[in-house]
Amino acid sequence: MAGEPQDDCLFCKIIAGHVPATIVRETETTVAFRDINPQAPTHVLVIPRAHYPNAAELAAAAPELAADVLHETKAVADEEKLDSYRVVFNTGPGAGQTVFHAHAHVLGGRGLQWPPG
Ligand code: IU
Repeated sequence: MAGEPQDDCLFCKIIAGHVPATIVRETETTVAFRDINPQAPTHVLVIPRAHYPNAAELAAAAPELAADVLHETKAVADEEKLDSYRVVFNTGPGAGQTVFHAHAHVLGGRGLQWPPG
């Protein structure tokens, strides 16, 4: 069923506490934790507790939950005192998605180039 935890999903395991992560924020519907391979001084991932394989499926099936994720990216940026930052949803393998549980990258703390490549 859409949104149900998946046994083979790394981020579902982090939510369940079965895989360690440095959690920075939690809400009823989301979890935010530091990326294990940071690409900037601040690199936090915000994920919905419910499992959707990517941002497109999250937005289509659960738009209020997608809004919760976006809301939490701002909360992370505030906590990390980021004036400028980037929110990225890699969506699909061709865009660099490697973990198929929807997540927002919050990147900041250094200058960021555009286009991102
Ligand atoms: P992507 O957009 O699917 O490529 O992002 C997945 C991210 O998950 C990537 O930046 C990894 O460094 C990160 N990550 C993590 O934080 N903890 C882990 O145990 C694993 C991946 I595996």
